[in-house]
Amino acid sequence: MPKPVYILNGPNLNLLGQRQPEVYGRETLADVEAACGRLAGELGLEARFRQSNHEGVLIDWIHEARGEASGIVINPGAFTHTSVAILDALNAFDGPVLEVHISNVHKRESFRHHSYVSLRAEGVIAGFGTEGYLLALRRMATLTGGK
Ligand code: DHK
Repeated sequence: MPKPVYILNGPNLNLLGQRQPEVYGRETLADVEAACGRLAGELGLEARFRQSNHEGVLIDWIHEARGEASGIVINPGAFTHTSVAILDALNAFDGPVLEVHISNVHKRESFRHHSYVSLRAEGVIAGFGTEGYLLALRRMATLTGGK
């Protein structure tokens, strides 16, 4: 059995579709999860999709991914710009890490221009809306030897 790809989402992403739709769009996180599940099936991958508003929970899931996951797609939300602890956890994971942002963080406030996670990620997708998750999954298939 191939190992699943973990798709981890940080704070406030549970409100996707409701908060600032002009920035993050109208799709819900459940819509994104369903689309990822469909594409993962086509790519011969299994996606394990999760969201938490809590830094420690995200870190525990990254630890769990050690040995459990083939790769990690992560949208850490605002923790992207603040969390050395999430960077350290990702550095303890051996497989590929892809960072996703729904919005184009580089077009926004300067505090969003720096990412701790980018110091670890093989690739970064920003500003492609929720389609960014699907692009990341396609790239993950290439990196992990899926279809
Ligand atoms: C999501 C957030 O919640 C913000 O804190 C980040 C990211 C950007 C996104 O675009 O998906 O700055």
